[in-house]
Amino acid sequence: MDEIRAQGARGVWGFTMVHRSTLLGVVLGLALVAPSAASAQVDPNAGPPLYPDIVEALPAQLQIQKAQQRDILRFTTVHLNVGAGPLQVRGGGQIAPCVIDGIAYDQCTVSTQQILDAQRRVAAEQPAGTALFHPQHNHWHQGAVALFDLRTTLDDPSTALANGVKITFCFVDVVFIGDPGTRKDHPVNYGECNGDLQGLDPLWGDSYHQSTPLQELDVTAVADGVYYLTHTADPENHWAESNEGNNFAWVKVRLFTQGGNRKVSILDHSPCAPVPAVCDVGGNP
Ligand SMILES: [Ca+2]
Ligand SMILES: [Ca+2]
Repeated sequence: MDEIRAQGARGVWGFTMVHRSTLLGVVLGLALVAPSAASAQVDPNAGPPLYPDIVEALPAQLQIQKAQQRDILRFTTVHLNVGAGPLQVRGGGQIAPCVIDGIAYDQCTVSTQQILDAQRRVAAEQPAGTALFHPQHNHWHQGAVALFDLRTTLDDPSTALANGVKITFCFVDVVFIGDPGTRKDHPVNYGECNGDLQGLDPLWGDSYHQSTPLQELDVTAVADGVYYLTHTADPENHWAESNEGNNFAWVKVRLFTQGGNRKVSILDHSPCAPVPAVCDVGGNP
């Protein structure tokens, strides 16, 4: 499923990352267009909003691939929603041209996060960054979903030796992380990328296998040694969450050379919290 989704995204979009500067340009451009539909869906009878809480699973399934004389560190990423409510995002309503990485696209839009109540009525809405739209496929990609880097000092992002892109994804419920016995109580509410409504339900994870384009960092110029591979969810804080302080996960790794090939091994990792699935769902041994 992931690979199909990735190929579709790659083939349709041809771009799945957004640099900070260009994303800012997109947002500024779209600000000229009045948000017409943004608040139309709030239900005046809705109860208290239930916020999502997105956390990152440990970077998983690490591997260094040789590709066109480059050493590419690949990894699997999983976003988990451990909050009380879904992360629900709508695109559309304010479509405008944008330029990303110097390439002009006809249709981009701002995204709107919808916070639901216990009956899944829309209790609140807020702007949630930028989405990119392909009209033939009716398919939105949310911008700046995750940020990866490889750094020498865990607490100092300025020590990153490979980093700099923010990945755009569409959201779907892929892997259930709750008690398997309760699975029937948690239907898939977000099952497709092909629509203007995307999301991640509580106790569901959205997985991006290491074979997915851009699940990678170029470590050709990074010397053998010990580093931290870090994943940050929602790096520009587009989504309101019940906990904004738990979106960071890391593995401590050793890069080494064996038989002429670059290798990677995991030495340590961030805590398996707030749910054990943070350490299990990505597939690390
Ligand atoms: Ca969070
Ligand atoms: Ca957030």
